[in-house]
Amino acid sequence: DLSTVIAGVPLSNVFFNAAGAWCQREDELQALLDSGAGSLITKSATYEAREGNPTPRYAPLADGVISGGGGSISSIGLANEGYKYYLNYARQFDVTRHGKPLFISLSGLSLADSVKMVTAFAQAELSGCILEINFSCPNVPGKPQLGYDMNAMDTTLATLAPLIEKPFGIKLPPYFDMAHFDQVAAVVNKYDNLAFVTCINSVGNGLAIDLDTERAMIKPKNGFGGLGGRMILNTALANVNAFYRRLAPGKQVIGVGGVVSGKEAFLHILAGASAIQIGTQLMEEGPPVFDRVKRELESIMEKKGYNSVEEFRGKVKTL
Ligand code: ORO
Repeated sequence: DLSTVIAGVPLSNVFFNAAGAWCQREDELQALLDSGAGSLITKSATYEAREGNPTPRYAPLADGVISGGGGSISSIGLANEGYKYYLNYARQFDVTRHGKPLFISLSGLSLADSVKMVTAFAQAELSGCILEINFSCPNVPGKPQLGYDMNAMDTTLATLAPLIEKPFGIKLPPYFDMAHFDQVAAVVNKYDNLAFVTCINSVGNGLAIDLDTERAMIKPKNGFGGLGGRMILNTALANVNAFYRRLAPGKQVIGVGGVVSGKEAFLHILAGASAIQIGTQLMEEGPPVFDRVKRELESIMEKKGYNSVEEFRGKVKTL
């Protein structure tokens, strides 16, 4: 049984896409609906539609053998259709017919934009639709990541949480310092309806260089972009577990980063994840990835004698 509950809403299985992967337009979202994913989330919306950064802006990175085996680098720059497109999509979304809830990612470029967007979603009174507010896009030139400014995060939440009313989540960047885990968890724990944190967004501002051509792998920002996929698994597991240990009772963690098979999914759950998002591997393999990782996770659980994900969630043993 791979089912889970996030923010009070049931998912038939723990897997869905990471915001940004396979979810900008309706045809991609439809493919997620038709896939084995237990839910789906839309591309981070800004108030106005955006073209994003110049291409090429996504590149799979080889592990020496397999293209994409090492992970990916990307700098999309929040290309999206504008929040009204996703609001309309959410309005006609039929949770019962699809058998999956809909997550909506919002990434306001200012607090005023975020206020306008969350107010519009709150007023639409959409059941089975959950907001994930993005505090961690590393790819908009001139815009620092909110998640690295604890005070700005606190003031933003103080404004948005009451407007959202319903349980919601935030997408966090990776942290690398125990003091930062403590500080961010303290902020998160102040807001009752902040029900989950999604850990992690891409590891910001890596640089990938092709050995033969001596060129950067992507065009924006002199080649700097967010790292994803296998190479970020251990950073993701640490962030999932750090927040799992620190969040107030009832709050949850959604794990994302480095899931290429059922094995990494199992590790994310052991670290404390209540659901699992897939980004790079979805980009490389397409929506069939969900049926594969479900089979693989089920087979690991069967071998270990676990019947549900709750039985081992957060139960990583320490030495
Ligand atoms: N890329 C990321 O890695 N994370 C985000 O939140 C947004 C983007 C992007 O649009 O570039």
